[in-house]
Amino acid sequence: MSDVIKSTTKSIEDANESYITQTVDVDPAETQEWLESLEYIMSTKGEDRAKYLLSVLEARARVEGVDLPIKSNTAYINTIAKHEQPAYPGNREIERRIKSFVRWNAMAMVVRANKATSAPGLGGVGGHISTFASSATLYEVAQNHIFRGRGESGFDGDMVYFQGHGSPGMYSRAYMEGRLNEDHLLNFRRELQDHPGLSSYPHPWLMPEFWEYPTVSMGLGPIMSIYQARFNEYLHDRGIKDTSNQRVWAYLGDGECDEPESLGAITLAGREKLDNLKFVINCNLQRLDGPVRGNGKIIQELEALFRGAGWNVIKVVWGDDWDPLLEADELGLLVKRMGEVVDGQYQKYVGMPGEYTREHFFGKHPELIEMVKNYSDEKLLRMRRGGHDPEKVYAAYKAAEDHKGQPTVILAKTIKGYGLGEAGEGRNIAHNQKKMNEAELLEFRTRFGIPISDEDVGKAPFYKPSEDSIEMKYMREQRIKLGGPVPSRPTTVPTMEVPRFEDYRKRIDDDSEKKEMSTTMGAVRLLSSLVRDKKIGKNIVPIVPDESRTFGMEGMFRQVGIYAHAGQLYEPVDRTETAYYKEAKDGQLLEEGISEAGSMASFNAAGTAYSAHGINMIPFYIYYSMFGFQRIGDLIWAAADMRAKGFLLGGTAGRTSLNGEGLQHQDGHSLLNAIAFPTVRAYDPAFHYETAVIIFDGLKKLYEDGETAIYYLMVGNDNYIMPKMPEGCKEGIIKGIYKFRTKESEEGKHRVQLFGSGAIMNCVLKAQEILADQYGVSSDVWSVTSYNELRRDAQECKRWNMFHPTMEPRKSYLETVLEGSEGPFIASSDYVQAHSEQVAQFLPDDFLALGTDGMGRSETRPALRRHFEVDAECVTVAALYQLCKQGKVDAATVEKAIKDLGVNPEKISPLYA
Ligand SMILES: Cc1ncc(C[n+]2csc(CCOP(=O)(O)OP(=O)(O)O)c2C)c(N)n1
Ligand SMILES: [Mg+2]
Repeated sequence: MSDVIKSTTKSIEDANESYITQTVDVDPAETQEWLESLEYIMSTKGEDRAKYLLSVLEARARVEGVDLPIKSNTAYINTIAKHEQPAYPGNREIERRIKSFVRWNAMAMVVRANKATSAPGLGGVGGHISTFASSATLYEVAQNHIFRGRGESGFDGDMVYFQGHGSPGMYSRAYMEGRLNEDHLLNFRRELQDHPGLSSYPHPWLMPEFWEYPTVSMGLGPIMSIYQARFNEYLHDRGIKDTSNQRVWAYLGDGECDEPESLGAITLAGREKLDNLKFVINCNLQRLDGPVRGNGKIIQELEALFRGAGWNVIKVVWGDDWDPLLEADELGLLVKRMGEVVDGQYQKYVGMPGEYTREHFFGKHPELIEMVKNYSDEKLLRMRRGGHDPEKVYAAYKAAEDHKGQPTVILAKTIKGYGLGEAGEGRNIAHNQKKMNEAELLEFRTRFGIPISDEDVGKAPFYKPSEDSIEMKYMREQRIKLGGPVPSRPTTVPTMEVPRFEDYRKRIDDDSEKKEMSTTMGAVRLLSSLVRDKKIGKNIVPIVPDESRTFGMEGMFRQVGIYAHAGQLYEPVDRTETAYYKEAKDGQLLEEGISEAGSMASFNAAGTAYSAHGINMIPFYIYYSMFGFQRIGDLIWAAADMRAKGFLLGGTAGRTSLNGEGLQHQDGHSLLNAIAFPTVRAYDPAFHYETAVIIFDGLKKLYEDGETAIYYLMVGNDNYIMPKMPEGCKEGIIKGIYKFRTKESEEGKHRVQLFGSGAIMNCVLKAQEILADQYGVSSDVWSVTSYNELRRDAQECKRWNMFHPTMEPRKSYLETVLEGSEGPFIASSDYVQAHSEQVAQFLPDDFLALGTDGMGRSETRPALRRHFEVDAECVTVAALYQLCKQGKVDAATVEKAIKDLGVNPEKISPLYA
């Protein structure tokens, strides 16, 4: 038997693959013939021909009924063989020194920040050393050869999503490049000092000229980068911007891949063939507590997943120290051994002396022991993982850059805490290590050759070579060649002219008063008009997660087309209908399928196009409001952090206005969530013209005045006649409150102030009638479009007054508007009581909130409104009760009203029902 046959059959025997039922070669001569044929093809016709023939054979075998498994893994070795590696384009020695300095400063920054804040009461500020220690080579190779900056030629550079807690490494490089100074580094994680500090993680909100993409909430970077890459294609396909040359690089942790958001959208990238997208997963085999897959292999697991999702997978497992061994591995024993050892064990090799690796890794087979007999224990310990070898990393980057037709993922094996030695290299405690004692600092300094003396090393001084040193020159030249620094975020905000409410006033009035409609219908009509607007039409990006028909938007399918990079490769079943399902390469609507997270990621890409691409794109994301803040709140938080602009339309809004759907659909609290998002301006309009005023105000403020905010509008599907806009209410709509209607009772005994919002406004208006007609109570009905905005304004006044006690107190808009209004005040909304209660402290008289606290359920609207006690009868009772508490109405009258109005006083409380 030839050696080739021996090794091939041996690896089949050892593979222990369950599908191979015959592991003993019963006809070696025949096997030999087949193998020789293959060798002949390889040597005369090449690899492509061999691949072709094998695929024909495989297809034929399947037709014949041979049960071949689908294999999605390759061997646990580098995807790019040594002979396929391109020449390294830089000076390895200079780059190694630069990298060492960057490593040192990143570590020193964290160590010093924690030392400086270790006094009792300060508590330390935290930070991470080990993550960047593992990924320094990945970033440094990219900084020297891959990441393209914005340059001056109008090219907007590559978009890089940095792994959030690797930020000390990015700061350290920016320091070396002269973009940050020593004071910045000293104030790492101290953002309230006189000298500006550095934010813990990538936060555009806090460092708007530096960071572009917030990533540290695990999983958001991956999903946002996918939709970013897709949005770049969208801009290109719609002829808005040539993005063909821009790449999106996303750096992820291997532990981060546990988050559903990380892998949940990778099929989109594969399906859409996003070859502008490159993931780099830093596989240091550890997360925070311990190994990512102690009993398995994260690289192999991810390889299979990404391959299955249609990605190009490049594994960078072993550094060049392993190349001679792999070349000598004729029997495939080394590859086999590499493949069978689990990650937990690989981690152990790092933490033990080299003799442990010799005994436990190579010791499995005498042939392997023999291979490394001339290797010292020290050498065995230092045999590099692929992610620490610049040539292997560069080869992967280059292949990723050149790869067409698929997104690429690079799976780079590294060591967490690389270079930290006893302080945490490969140890389970590595993640949280932020202290280094003198001996550890000394060891680190010596290992990476940092020119700092023994006496000084304990102070962990920052180190930067002189400006005219070879390292500094090299570093600067490389960045200049690549077009400038990365990351960097432009702070100039492009502005554009937008249409005014008055331009659309007639249409809005025409849509009102004729027949019933919902605020959703009104908003959708307005949106369909706006996409035709000459000034802003093409900049609008309608986004919807498979709910277009729910919101009556299907007319837009035909009108603007559904974006599909491939166009429409089929004849839609409803082609003959007006609103057929039209997919188009230049389609404007992003129909994201059932993925609120994906839709929000699209919103974030569109909402930051003004900074990322220098173009104002205007996202309108419409969705079931229940699946917004509560489901994908973290992506909205990221939107706020990254200064995204646009409109969120929370559809099917209101706990009682969405009848029938039940407790998982009925939103009575997203407005409460919205309070906590400083850039979100949340509104609960009752009427169509209110929606329109808010949207036009938003357009002006965001795109003409350059403000940074997200407008969140509740739009419901309760149909009713929309009144025409009364004069003089625009300012109130925008600021949050205006008087809508006054009704004087003929008896004119008492007066109440009724607040109404959203669809519950109609209950309040009806209560106004009952109060006047049946109880002689006059009232003013106020439309409260935004408790959140009223509260913020009042809160700011309160704060100013507190700090300026001797000065004339400021008055909030709410206080100004309500001056002289005779209470009590009764607020009714389709949201939890706490939502309207947020303004109680600013009101001049007694206040009572009616709301929809408790779980939703399926019922009709009237039944639901009675259940939650927000219908006209309950509003009436509440008003009378408040008057009673003020001694204006007696208790018997209230009791009688409860009875007369048909409210059961013993009904179940909705709160816990
Ligand atoms: C959503 C979320 N959950 C938890 C954390 C806390 N956290 C920060 S880093 C980390 C471990 C990260 O491990 P990995 O992704 O493997 O990155 P590494 O540091 O190993 O490169 C965790 C749990 C977080 N930042 N975000
Ligand atoms: Mg990790």
